[in-house]
Amino acid sequence: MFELEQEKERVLLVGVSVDDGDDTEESLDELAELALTAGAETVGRVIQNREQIHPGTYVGKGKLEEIKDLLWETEADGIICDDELTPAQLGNLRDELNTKVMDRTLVILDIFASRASTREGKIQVELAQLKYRQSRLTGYGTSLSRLGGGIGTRGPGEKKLEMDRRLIKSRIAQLNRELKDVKRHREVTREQRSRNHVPVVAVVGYTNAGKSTLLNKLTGAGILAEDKLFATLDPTTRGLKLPSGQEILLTDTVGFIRKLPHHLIEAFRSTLEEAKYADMILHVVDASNPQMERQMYTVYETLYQLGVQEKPIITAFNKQDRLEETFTVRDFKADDTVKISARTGEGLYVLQEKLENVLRQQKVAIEQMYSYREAGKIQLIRKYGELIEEEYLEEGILVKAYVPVTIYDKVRSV
Ligand SMILES: Nc1nc2c(ncn2[C@@H]2O[C@H](COP(=O)(O)OP(=O)(O)OP(=O)(O)O)[C@@H](O)[C@H]2O)c(=O)[nH]1
Ligand SMILES: [Mg+2]
Repeated sequence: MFELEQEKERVLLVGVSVDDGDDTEESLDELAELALTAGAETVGRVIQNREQIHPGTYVGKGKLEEIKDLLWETEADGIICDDELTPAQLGNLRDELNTKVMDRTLVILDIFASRASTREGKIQVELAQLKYRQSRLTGYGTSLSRLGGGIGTRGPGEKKLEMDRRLIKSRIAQLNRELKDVKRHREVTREQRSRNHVPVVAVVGYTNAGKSTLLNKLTGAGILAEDKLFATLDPTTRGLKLPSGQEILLTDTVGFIRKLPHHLIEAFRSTLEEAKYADMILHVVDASNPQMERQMYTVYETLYQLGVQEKPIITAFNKQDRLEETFTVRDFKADDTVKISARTGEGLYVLQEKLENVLRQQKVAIEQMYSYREAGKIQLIRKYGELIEEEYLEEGILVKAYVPVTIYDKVRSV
């Protein structure tokens, strides 16, 4: 018996370079990567140098002819533009080229759709997809059937995506209500965590940087880690005991990418905002990626967009095992940096020490004499803080410790 392998879609990538330094080539490399993850093979690329993106057809007239020829030569099934197309651009390109027209956003949405596994994730993806489609129905004809199969037709829960405008509207309203419910639940969990005084560290970074691999290595979390973009969609939280005995919670988050579709940011806000409620940020960087600097920039930009500011940050330059020589690394936005390999475990002890150091700075040092009646407070310190020294004297117990500001009042000796 043999199976017929489903034929991959063949696509042309199209990008517009608006100024000399805007690394459109690299952006297309990434788009090819995204296309591959979504199941399409790149068979050609076209880059136009243009002062601005053409408002009507994305590229200019001359380029359109070039694309037509290339479509014919390569027998491609469609094109993917590197920026989000307006409904008008989409419609015009379809008419001009008479082929399937996709954009970066559609591809990312498609990947998210096939990755979503929790209820929240599914609602968020469907919401983002519907909002994207809502304004583009004319571009696709009245239904999505004009897309044929492949990219752009995937939906969470295999929902039929061919809806008319009116249905889309009511479905969006329904999904928004459902999302509110799940959000409330998330807020409750978050509140419980903060009441427990366990510091939360959000692991953020560009997609494929190695966030999940790191969390798995540190905590044995068993999260799917893959050489694919957006392997993780749903935040996973695991406990970790640092060398000093201090317990923390590590939260794995969805990866960032340049030109992250705004509908996705909107829909995934509560997921992305995990970082906002964390006590500190662990920024994982793929130091073996030639685009490292650019990726770091995107991460900080996205964090800023999400309103995550002024939190302590440790940047971990990951995948050191892939580097032939070590480079000096810098991150002026971070409070501290460390070189690690989540794969081999190199540098992970130092990383944990650095996490401890930063957390310690958020704590107050105390040196106090407790009466024996107050022994319960020492228990509290042991649990939530870091007990450095205790000495049993006749007049009481002398304690040196670091305690979180949040419990300082509770452990003060009277
Ligand atoms: N050589 C090497 N590969 C690594 C290292 N850390 C992660 N990887 C690989 O990088 C790929 C991506 O890792 P993930 O842990 O899935 O990355 P992620 O940041 O969670 O990615 P998303 O969830 O997609 O945002 C996987 O193939 C990992 O095996 C490392 O230290 N060295
Ligand atoms: Mg991941």
